[in-house]
Amino acid sequence: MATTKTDPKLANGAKKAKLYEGLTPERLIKAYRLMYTSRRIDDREILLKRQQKIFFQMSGAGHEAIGVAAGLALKPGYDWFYPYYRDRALCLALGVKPYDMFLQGVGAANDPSSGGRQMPSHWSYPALHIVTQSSPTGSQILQAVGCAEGGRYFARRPKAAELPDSKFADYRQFKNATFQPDEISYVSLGDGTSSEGEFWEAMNAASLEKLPVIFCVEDNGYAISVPVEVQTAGGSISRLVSGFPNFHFEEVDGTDPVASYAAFQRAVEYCREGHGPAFVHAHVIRPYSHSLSDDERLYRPDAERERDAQRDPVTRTQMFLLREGILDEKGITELEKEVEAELQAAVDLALDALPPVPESITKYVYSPDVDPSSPTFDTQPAPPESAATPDGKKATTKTMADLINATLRDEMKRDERIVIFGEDVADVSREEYLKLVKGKGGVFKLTFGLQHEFGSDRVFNSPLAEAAIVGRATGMATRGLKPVVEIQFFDYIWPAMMQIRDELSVIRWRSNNGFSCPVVIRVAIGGYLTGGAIYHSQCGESIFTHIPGLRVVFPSNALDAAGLLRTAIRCDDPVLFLEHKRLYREPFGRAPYPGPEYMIPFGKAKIVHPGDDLTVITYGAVVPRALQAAQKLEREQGVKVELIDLRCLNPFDWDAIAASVGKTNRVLVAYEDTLSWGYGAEIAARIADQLFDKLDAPIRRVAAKDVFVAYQPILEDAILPQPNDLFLAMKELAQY
Ligand SMILES: Cc1ncc(C[n+]2csc(CCOP(=O)(O)OP(=O)(O)O)c2C)c(N)n1
Ligand SMILES: [Mg+2]
Repeated sequence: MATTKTDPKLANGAKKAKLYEGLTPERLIKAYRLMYTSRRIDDREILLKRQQKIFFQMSGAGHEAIGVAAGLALKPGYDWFYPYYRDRALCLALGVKPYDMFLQGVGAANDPSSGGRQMPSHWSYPALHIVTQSSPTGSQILQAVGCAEGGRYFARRPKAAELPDSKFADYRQFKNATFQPDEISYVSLGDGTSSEGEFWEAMNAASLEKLPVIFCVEDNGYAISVPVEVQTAGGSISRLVSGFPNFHFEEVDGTDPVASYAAFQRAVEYCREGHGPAFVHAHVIRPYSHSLSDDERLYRPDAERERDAQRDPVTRTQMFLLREGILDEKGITELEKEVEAELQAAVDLALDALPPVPESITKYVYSPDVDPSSPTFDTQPAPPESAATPDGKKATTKTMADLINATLRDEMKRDERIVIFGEDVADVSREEYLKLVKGKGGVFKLTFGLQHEFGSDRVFNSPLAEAAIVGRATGMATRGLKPVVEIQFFDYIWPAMMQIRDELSVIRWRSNNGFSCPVVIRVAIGGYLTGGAIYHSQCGESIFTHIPGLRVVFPSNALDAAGLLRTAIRCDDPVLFLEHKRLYREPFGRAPYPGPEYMIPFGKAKIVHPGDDLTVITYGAVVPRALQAAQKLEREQGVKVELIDLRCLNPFDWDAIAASVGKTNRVLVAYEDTLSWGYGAEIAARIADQLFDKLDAPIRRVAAKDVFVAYQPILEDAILPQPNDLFLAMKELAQY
């Protein structure tokens, strides 16, 4: 084991205690106690699992030394932690109690990590700044980067962290935005996980921004059964990452607590001093197979496993303490007895803990504090005369693009926690050009001028990496910022899907309200572009309305876009804000700027055209097309269509649908996305289920053909629902 061979005498001749890379003998005993406790919790859990008293087990065995070293070098409740499932010893070192870990195992109601919602070893302890962890390997890494960005932002703009002087309860009232000027974000992962693309996106972002993040790769040589040389080109992650600028690098025997502590101390110092990120590559072992469901003897010969066993950090540290005379055999036995007694008491208590009640399952899918469908978010537009545009000119009607831009501007003025980033959203990345050029401000110019007005730390371009955009935003929002990020085209949202589906939407629920991340993701969506083709025209909103925890909004006109975007920004839930490209600059639905307080509650539909004969339920770019068809039907046949624009897809306005169908007894659901399994299928199913006795005709749907949107306009027209398709379906239904 690494030691510093210092044994200096004090000036007065008294003997100073020997230090081991700065660790006193007392701290080493503490480290051993933590490591031993960690290992024995694993052993206990394995037993409990075999007795079917807990339901899953994931061990931290072999990773104890590096975990304890990190825990001793960093500060709980000060620094921020994104650990992974093998970090039991780290969590113990940061202050998590064994009892809390056993509560996770039994899935108790008072399990502080998740209240019985997550597997054990999925750590979440808000007071210690241990941020809720999920099961996808690697999805924590980008968030740790965003977390560091959040801390830095508040340190540079401390006023933004203060509570607003406002009676209106927006999301800020429920966010404790604390920060430290020299805080660090810790994130760990396994050797296998370093193959995930998100790892590389995170390394790049941390390097670019010189962020105080410590990346700790706990390399046990295997990812389940796949050895490191199959996983990592050349077999060494240290070698692969060594070219990243601004990093401090450490490669260490992670089974040696003293060497690990020394490596961490150097990494911590580098980050605290603001030089940039650090990378700690710790070589560890995995003595207990991957999990209880895995038997490593099937793919690892005995000789290899025995070689590993000789590096077992718990026995090595015990031998070290004996050899150095820090503890004798009696001392070791006593310590171990104390730990056993503590664990026995903790297990007994945890086994008596009450499970959660089934009625609790829907709690914390959304914010319990801010309800975006409440009347608080129902405000009137300022009268057109007084609703001066932000540039002070007399109000004229504006496009959806104009009003989204104006709303962003006014909200940024009101709330210093808003940051905007994405691909091409800045006016210009090179600061020195700002005075020379007009600026871009987004490929659709929706964020034009915002960097000029609010500065480059609030509006900036990100690398071309969608997972990084959403993952970093999620980390920032966890810290209390309000990122309003842009995904340039809906067709390119998929790299961010893991972050949206498995992180952003589920963080509040899985942490039992311990953490939340109300990000707004603005996305340009939709077709009717004559030439947009497959990769610039698709819809697909039902994939996102299928995700609990995510609000989905899809306005059809300028005024609704302004009111709903403001609600999205002020609310306390993550929102997917879908902006139809074809509607950005359409003459349809232009409006004067409705003023800086105009909001529309979520889940309130708009009757675009009242009628008694037939209900048409739609949203987005189908609204103007359905209106055209409805007006024609009224002109030609005297049929009065009630046209409902849902505006918000999750939540959606069931009351408006029920009231209208109760009146007309005929319903058409129309949407631009492909027909099968689409958003309208759910609406149709609900109507069939709950309004069956009101219907005088079958529920009809008009939607895109079940193919992709093609380039040639003749094909695009045939694929997407056209006014005439809507007209014919309405006419047929009215006559049924
Ligand atoms: C994205 C994702 N893919 C696959 C899995 C299944 N899985 C769980 S752990 C694991 C291996 C991880 O290996 P490594 O990163 O080396 O960590 P270790 O378990 O060895 O500490 C795999 C494939 C997962 N949880 N998430
Ligand atoms: Mg591994």
